[in-house]
Amino acid sequence: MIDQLNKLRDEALAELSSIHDLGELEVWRVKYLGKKGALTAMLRQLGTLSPEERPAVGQAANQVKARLESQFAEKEAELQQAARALAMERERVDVTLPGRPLALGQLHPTTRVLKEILDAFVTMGFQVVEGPEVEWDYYNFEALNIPKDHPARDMWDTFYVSMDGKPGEMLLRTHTSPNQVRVMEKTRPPVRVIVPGKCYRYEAIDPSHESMFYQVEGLAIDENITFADMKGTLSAFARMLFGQDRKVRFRCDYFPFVEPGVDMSIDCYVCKGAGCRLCGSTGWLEIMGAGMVHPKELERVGYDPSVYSGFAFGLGPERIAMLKSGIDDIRLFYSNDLRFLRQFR
Ligand code: FA5
Repeated sequence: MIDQLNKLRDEALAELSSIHDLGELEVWRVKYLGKKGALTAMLRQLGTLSPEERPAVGQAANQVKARLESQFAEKEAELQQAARALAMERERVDVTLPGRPLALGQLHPTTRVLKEILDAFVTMGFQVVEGPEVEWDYYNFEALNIPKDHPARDMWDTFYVSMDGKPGEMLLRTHTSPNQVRVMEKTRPPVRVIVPGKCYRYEAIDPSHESMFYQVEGLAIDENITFADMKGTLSAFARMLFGQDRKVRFRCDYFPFVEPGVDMSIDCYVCKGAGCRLCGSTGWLEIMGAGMVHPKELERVGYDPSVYSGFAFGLGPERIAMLKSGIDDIRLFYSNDLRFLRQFR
């Protein structure tokens, strides 16, 4: 039996030396050392031996068992170590490889100039508010002294929305001026607000006209506000955006909701007033409409025109961005051409 044990040991050790992974090793363990394994079967036979034979065979059997177990443990440790090394090799990260650049977005040119415009007025004490893009006819026209038959409606034709089967009561706002009325309805003077937002017009599209564009409205109402306050505020704004040496010009213009009304221009900062392509040889660049809020508009919202007065203005940020960055076609802003948009980093 001792010979049989030695033979079993040699076979088992030979087999163990050719094992290369933990799966095969487990099969080997079950085959030799498991409950139904070959060595266990031989150990069971010890009971059948005579008492004289038993001690020597028992000792030999225990030696074989101890040897197989220690060889097994050694092999297991060796294979586990190899498996760990392999896993680490697979997960290895080459930190010296150049990184993949992230696709970074950037602010749209309109957003940039809007921010500049709002910042300029905020530093002068104006508060930013917003109003609806889909507007009642009342706020867009009626409350601004533009009744149904008024010729100014032709200048500000828009897209109409049917409400409860009644066409024309609601529309896409043509300007941000409805917010003059909305703000005054909700607050008492003093008022100093600035209202950015999208506007829509039924427009013949060309290099300076879009059917969707932004406007920024401004409104200041208080006791004793004069035309001089308006000139001072708007001149300060123009200089903040276009340079401290800018000259400004106010000329009469007509808007039904202001009296008197003006358009404001800055002297062309390319030709310094001499005349060039940008200013159409006039030496001046028009940047906004403005005026003193009409007394009828004040009365309509319950402000006493003998106590309160104020000014309002409206400007187009795309046109301002065009002037500042030398963009010659407004259609570039919303045509989603990345070659154009990427220039504004
Ligand atoms: C108005 O819309 C008046 N609500 C402005 C105003 C407010 C006057 C308060 C007095 C007091 P106007 O239609 O001129 O005015 O438009 C004002 C600005 O909006 C223009 O100077 C221009 O910069 C911009 N704008 C008007 N129409 C378009 C268009 N189709 N595409 C791009 N920008 C436009």
